[in-house]
Amino acid sequence: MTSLETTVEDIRSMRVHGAGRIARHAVQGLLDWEAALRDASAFDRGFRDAVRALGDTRPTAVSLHNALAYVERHVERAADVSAKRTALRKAASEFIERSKQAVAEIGRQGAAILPRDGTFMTICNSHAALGVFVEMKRQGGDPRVYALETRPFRQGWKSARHLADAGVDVTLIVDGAAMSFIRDVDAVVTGCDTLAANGDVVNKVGTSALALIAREAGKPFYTAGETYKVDLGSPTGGARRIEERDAREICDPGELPGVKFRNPVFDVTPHAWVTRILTEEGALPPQEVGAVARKLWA
Ligand code: RUB
Repeated sequence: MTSLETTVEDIRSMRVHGAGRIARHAVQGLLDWEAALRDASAFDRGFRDAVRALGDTRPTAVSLHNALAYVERHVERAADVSAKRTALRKAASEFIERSKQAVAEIGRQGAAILPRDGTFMTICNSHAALGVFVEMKRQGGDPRVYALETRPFRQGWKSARHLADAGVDVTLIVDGAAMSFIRDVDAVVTGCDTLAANGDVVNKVGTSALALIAREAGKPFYTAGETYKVDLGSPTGGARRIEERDAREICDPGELPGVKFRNPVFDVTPHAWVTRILTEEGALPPQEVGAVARKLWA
């Protein structure tokens, strides 16, 4: 069992990262907090504080906020503390299970519509996107993947290791090399931190440049995302706050006196550049994700 402080720090420091993993880790944090609670009268305030502390860790990934809101809604409907504790345990476990199943289903959806022996490009470290390639391999395909390194945090290294471990043919390239290899690929597949209600994709910085490169080269661009990543409160991607992190993730600022730094870690890809969103409910035209999410989660 992990303390709430440790869970918060896991997410804030990016020891645990990636929108789906963040959401599940936060909800697991609530389960651990509830299991450790000795004084039942401290539930109400403690629960609110825990939800706030977890929600404050990363502003952009709406999956985190939707997951916490899902548990909160169930807890609020319960009459007394004992019923609230039961509701927390049930809703949190349900969310974690649904989330894992959604990622697995997205892998199957992607493997069903993309060439299983094809060549692909991806950015960052999205379990939903990587699941597509791993599922292709599991089904007897032989996908080849170019993984962008993904500065500044180099999450692409993790993706490359994950795919190599799964027996997928993977080549790591620096972000600036995307254009050099785009003509070799059948499609780009990325993950997402948030989908706006109109299907705009908020994902790791560099994703929109990759989408533009794919568009210029006439290659389809797919985004893999569970339906709880839809932010119904953001009509477009521009409405979502983009997290800006410490300059030290780029380099040691002391080595470059007089230089200013900016480190926005996500960007917005307009839905018009996105071919399909791979969800657990099927490969959807981007403009349809809002309606599907409303039906499932609102
Ligand atoms: C991770 C990232 C991933 C999405 C989707 O950013 O941009 O593409 O979160 O991941 P960070 P998943 O490393 O800053 O959290 O498909 O695993 O939910």
